[in-house]
Amino acid sequence: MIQPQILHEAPFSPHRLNKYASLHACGNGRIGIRGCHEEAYTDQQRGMFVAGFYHRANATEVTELVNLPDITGMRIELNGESLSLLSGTLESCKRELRTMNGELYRELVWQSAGGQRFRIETRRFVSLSRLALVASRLTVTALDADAHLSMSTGIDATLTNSGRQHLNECSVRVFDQNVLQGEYGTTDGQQKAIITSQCLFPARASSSFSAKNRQLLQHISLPLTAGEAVTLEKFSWIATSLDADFLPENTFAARCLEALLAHAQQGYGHLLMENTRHWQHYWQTSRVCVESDDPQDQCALDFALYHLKLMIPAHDARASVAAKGLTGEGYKGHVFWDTEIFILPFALLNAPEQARKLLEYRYLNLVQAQEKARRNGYQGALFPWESAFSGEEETPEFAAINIRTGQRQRVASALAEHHLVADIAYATVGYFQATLDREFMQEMGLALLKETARFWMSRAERRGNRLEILNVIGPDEYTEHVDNNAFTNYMAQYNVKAACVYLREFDHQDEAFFGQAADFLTQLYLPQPDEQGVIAQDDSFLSKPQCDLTTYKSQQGTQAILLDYSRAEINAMQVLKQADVVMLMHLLPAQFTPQCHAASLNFYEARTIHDSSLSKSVHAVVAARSGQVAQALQFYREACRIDLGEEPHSSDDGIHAAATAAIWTGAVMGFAGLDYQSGELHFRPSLPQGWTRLQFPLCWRGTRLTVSLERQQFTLSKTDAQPLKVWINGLSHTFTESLVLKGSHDEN
Ligand code: IFM
Repeated sequence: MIQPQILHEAPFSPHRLNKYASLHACGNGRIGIRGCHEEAYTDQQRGMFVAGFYHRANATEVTELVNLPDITGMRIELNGESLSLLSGTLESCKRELRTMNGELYRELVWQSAGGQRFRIETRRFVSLSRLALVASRLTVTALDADAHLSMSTGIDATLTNSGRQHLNECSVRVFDQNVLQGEYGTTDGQQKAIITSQCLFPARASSSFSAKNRQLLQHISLPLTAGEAVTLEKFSWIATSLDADFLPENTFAARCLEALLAHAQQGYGHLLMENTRHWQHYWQTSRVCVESDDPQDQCALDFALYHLKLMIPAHDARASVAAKGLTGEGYKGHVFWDTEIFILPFALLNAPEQARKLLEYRYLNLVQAQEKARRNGYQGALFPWESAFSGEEETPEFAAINIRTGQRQRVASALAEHHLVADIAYATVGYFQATLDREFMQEMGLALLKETARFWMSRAERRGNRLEILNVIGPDEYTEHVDNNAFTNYMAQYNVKAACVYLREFDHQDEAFFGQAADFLTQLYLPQPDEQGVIAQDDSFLSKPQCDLTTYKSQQGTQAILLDYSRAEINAMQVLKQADVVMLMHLLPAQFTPQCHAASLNFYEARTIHDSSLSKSVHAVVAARSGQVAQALQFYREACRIDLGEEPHSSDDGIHAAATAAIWTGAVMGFAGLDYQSGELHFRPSLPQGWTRLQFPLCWRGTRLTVSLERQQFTLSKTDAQPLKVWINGLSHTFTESLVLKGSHDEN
């Protein structure tokens, strides 16, 4: 039985409430619930989100993932005193996320101000197999003497998205003195959420209900006998108008009720056992195992895989992965390039059908992307930099006010951060290479490739005898409005080339397109490496003055430089949030020599603050591939600490979804050196000092492989007997069931 690590919470502190609410979220790809304590604390931000359930509060706001009414809150009174870890005495307390079954578990002994001790256990999980079901359980034991427990819980619709009200309370009901149901409609009247809850408790308890101020609550009260553990279970069914069977609405609410009752009957323990089986299957088929001198490495990988399961909406192609998954309100729940470049590769090589859904999300929004291109004077498809449900551009026009200048900063990404278009094409190619899914290509992939390619051909401008791509923002968002950004130009070239290759492979006849593409490919300017192997990030970067980054590097991730310099001033210096050229080496390693990798890494790292959560992990991959393995491990471990580090507030509004996925990327694509984009599996293994083994599964063209990397041995094994060709350190090997290569694969 595989047991991934438990994620323990540091000792209770009100300062870390929201960090752990994000890290300890429960979910299933459809629902995400923040890991808040049952009892209320002033700054604690509760949150429950359903993938794809977005709304715009009013014309001055942007669309955001709606923070739904809360079902986790419980007001617990013991002998009339409210349970709070900030009052009385906390004799012991542990809270842990059990990644092996998705359960958030807490156990504490609390002495009330009145001097009586109670043991309290709380548990909750979101079902992996029953996507609408949430279960929780409270167990209270009076340790010293008989006592009295009162508990209020229900459906609390006072929640907002940081003050932005999305939902009207349409109706609240109590059925049979037993089940609560609330129907909530978005204020534009377009969508509905129906939440149904039931509590099960000992027969001797008394119960009453109230519906006031958007809170539909059940109040349960019962005597406690000293030493006796009393248990209350609560089950909730979360449905929305996104559910395929939502209509007709009136019978749907009744069906929610039926579904809830049927599940609640099975009891918490039984449902948890079932959940454990589903999580076990996931771990067995996806877990990355590392033997390392630092147990944090395995912990980080388990954290990443746990959250990857929570963030990917495997059930519905109309939703994609939000930048904070379903763990918080950060980035308004919008979808960025993070999905295609950071998250999709994990899905692709573990559960390719999920990667297909993520691409289908883009395909479903192709018309809106074509419309955006047209509105901006381009052809093809210009996908929105930030998107939600409608496929429209959702990037806010302005960022927060700069407190130094008092000015609102315009967000330029929607206007110029166009590399996303090529990122989608890149992911489309990767998907086809790893699956050979011809049906996908015919139905969606070719359209994605062709429309994205058409965008680039219309986006490029003629300057002299070459085509250039002007006025863009690359992934490095500290450098705005530049010409010939290396990342963008190379990715655009890749996009157009791939469109030609696959359109021809699938016999598409469009000679006008092929002719235009051929001109584009021969004339597009691609910045070349200099004698040292460094590629210029863009036309102006190398002529800008350097800036001493020592202070900012020591506070990386905080964007402290923005307090000292305006964006325009930063733009005028060699200051990077994340390095575009390093990112380019990560995505297209075969196009550049090892010398070019190493030179670009070293040159740009000195100029990079790593203020983007996407930066460190990519540096780790490129450093590992460049043979700088010790440095790669350092980057990797620092990347793992983006959410898992000590900083109490860095993850308050949700975990960093892409950075989390990149923990997987660093191990698999960095230290195992996997690259599959060309259509063949390439490995360049390099185990860092302190690691003795790295093992992970891989799904490649329908075959399930296990990759195992030890200091003196590299092993690939698979269950089918089809010959498979792979490349290890540039040499090809064909094998059927297993391939064992002896020799050093460690850091050199
Ligand atoms: O997509 C990223 C972007 O590259 C940097 N800012 C945060 C976004 C969401 O993670």
